[in-house]
Amino acid sequence: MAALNGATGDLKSTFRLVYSKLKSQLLQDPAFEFTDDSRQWVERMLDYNVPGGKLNRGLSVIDSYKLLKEGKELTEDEIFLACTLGWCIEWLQAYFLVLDDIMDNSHTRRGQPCWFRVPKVGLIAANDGILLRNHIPRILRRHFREKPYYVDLLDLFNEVEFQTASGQMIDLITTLEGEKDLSKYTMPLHHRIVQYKTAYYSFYLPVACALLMSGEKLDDHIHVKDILIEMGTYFQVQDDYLDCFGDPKVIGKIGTDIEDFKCSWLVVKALELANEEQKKLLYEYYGKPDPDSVAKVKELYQALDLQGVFEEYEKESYKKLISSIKDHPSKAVQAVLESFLEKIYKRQK
Ligand code: DMA
Ligand code: MG
Ligand code: MG
Ligand code: MG
Repeated sequence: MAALNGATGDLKSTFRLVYSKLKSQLLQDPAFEFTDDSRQWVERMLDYNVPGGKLNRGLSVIDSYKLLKEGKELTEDEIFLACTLGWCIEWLQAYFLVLDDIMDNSHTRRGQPCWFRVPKVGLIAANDGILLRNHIPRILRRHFREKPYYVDLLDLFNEVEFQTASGQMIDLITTLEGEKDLSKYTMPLHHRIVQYKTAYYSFYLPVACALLMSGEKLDDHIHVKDILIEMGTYFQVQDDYLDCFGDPKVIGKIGTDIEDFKCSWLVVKALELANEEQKKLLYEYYGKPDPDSVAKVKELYQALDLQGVFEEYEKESYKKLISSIKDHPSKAVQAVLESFLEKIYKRQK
């Protein structure tokens, strides 16, 4: 592929170029006889859901791979392959988000209506999610079939998808009507949910892809995995915090955690800090759809200074993560982990 050279453009534009290439290959997939209508549908669905995010997860594959190569210039082919794996993660993310927004009854995502809210899309979005998911093995087969690590790559994506879907399942069943019971919302439960629903696919997966491309075996990097899971937990705590305290114009989505009775870090902290009277208020108003109830919960969060408590948590997590990173024996791996952490520390979106 011409003009993939890092010197001729920044990494993000190179990355975007690879998106167009992968998209056009999928739109000419010989396994399906596209008509004009179906091709247009898939193209619009992809453009709407895949490339519009921060692209942190995808770009991290290339960053990590470069760092693992310790300054050696990457070939065009290596850049293309690392970008391709990055896009597979963005595809996976798009698949989970399309379905997550239906299940969370969300309104906006990345500054636009959620896909299922777009006129004439509705629950076709559920099948679009399945299509997005099916694109991943098609991309991998086309570009990695001959690689010695192909089986490991497929296995990795399968494992991580299973973990994420399981995390989504526990996130969702804790909010079931009739079983709404705040007393089960504790830090260990929160940790378990976010580890599975977010940390594996958002943090472990990009680095694991880069490790496989570098010829490493994933079993040799258990410690890296542990650190990335902790980083992913911190990232989801930020997501929970921003759901309530973030600026929708900046984060591109309107929070629904309070309405949805989610086991958010904020409600767990609030339960830890509340006196009896405040607890009663939470039990009464948490998980109700009307704006007045939501406002009552937010007032209580303010009264408990959850913003201050979060800032403290953020500093502490950063310190702990930095110190576990410093303990790692390989400088290259340290650089990978640090670069990841710097991207998310004190993020506003
Ligand atoms: C997100 O949890 C997890 C996945 C696997 C999409 P969430 O519902 O808190 O995400 P968001 O706040 O982006 O809807
Ligand atoms: Mg959601
Ligand atoms: Mg969700
Ligand atoms: Mg959220």
